[in-house]
Amino acid sequence: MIILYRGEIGESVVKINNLMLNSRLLTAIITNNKAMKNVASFICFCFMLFILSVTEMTGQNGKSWSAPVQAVEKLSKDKSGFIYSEEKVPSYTLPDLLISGKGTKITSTDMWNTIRRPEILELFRENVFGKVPETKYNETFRIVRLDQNSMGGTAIEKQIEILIQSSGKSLSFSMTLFTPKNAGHPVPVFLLIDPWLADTTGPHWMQKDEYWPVDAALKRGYGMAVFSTIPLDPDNFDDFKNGIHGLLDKSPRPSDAWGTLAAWAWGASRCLDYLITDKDVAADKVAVAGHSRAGKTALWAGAQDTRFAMVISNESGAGGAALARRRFGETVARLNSVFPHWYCSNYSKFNNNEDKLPVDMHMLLALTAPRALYIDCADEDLWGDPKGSYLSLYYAQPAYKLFGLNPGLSLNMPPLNQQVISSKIGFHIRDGVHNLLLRDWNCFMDFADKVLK
Ligand code: GTR
Repeated sequence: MIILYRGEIGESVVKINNLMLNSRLLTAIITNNKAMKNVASFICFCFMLFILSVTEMTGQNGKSWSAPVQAVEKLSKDKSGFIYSEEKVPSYTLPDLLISGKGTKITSTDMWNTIRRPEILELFRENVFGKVPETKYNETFRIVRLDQNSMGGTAIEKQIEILIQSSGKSLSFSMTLFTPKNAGHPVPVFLLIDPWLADTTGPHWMQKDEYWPVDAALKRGYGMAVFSTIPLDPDNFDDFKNGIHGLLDKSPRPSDAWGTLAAWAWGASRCLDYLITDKDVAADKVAVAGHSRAGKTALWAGAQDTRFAMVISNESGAGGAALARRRFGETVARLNSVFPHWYCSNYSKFNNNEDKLPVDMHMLLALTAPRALYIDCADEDLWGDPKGSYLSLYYAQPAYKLFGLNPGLSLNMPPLNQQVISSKIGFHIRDGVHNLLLRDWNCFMDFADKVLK
């Protein structure tokens, strides 16, 4: 088992190892010469000092992250009435990931795939995200824009219209896809679920945008796809009359009917339906990604659709990666009152009643196993409970272990700005506020270089 802590200058760890080898050789030569022994000791001493200082910079001995005092104070004023310090987290017991509803201990991948995984999926459908209706529909794709010389001639850009038709009604939404022009082979692609940008088409805004850094990804050999969730299902409560709900829902809606996040996750799968047909895309190397509410969605999309090779959930917080039972920052009750359309209505049964949830979010993360999973948080984003998100990942590990993978995460959170890449799991917490930045993407790509390429 190897755990890599990569700081922003993490590569120096490799250099230190080389230096250590060279120094051992040098020491072997000079210890035969008495006159040089003192000089040798002095050199060794200086070398150790050097190692210590570099180690300090790379943070190999860095302190495990804890919530910054100023952020606790600020949030306690700005959004009072919620928990922002570890001392206030109530004691809780998580549902056992590897004990089935009937009390059977899950000990093999076969038992996981046939008993526990379907059971956990169903629990999330019934109690959290809701079920997709069984209404029949037709799906067609149309490339409505093709630019073979996009991004200054470095990329192929496509805009794909995805048309859904059912019972004489229809709805369309679109995805934009960039792939490197001269890759010479199908490339791994990041599919971003995007609820904020009204217009995701055309290269005008993406060239510089940190949130979806097309240029940086293309240079590293990745394709970038994005779809706007707005035409698929607008992010407002209208009693599910608009978007895909209006097209596919049965009336009356049951209490476990899909909410908006489940609709977006479904949309991600429809995008994947197209991506796996595109000759420029490596069908078995598509990662689904999202920030915040879309990070919650990415987890659910990846949990349900195992064709996604990798899931990236950026600062997804409550109702996403963060453990609900900790009630740290945003809570289930708050989610359901401010965003009543995001989850199924059964979820509100657990408002201020988290211990009764038959699942917690480590089980959602475990549904990605044995595929690649990346969780990241921001230092000042206590509302999204960074520690609860890390713990969720920690408690998802037994599912990975069933597959012979051993991420070996420890209960202590990694230090600030130090990426952890271990087996198929990646994590970082960076300084700063709630956002999706190029720095985050660079970490995702470093991870993907190891597990996806
Ligand atoms: C916050 C919300 C979170 C998170 C975020 C976002 O206000 O409380 O659950 O999803 O918004 O999506 O930006």
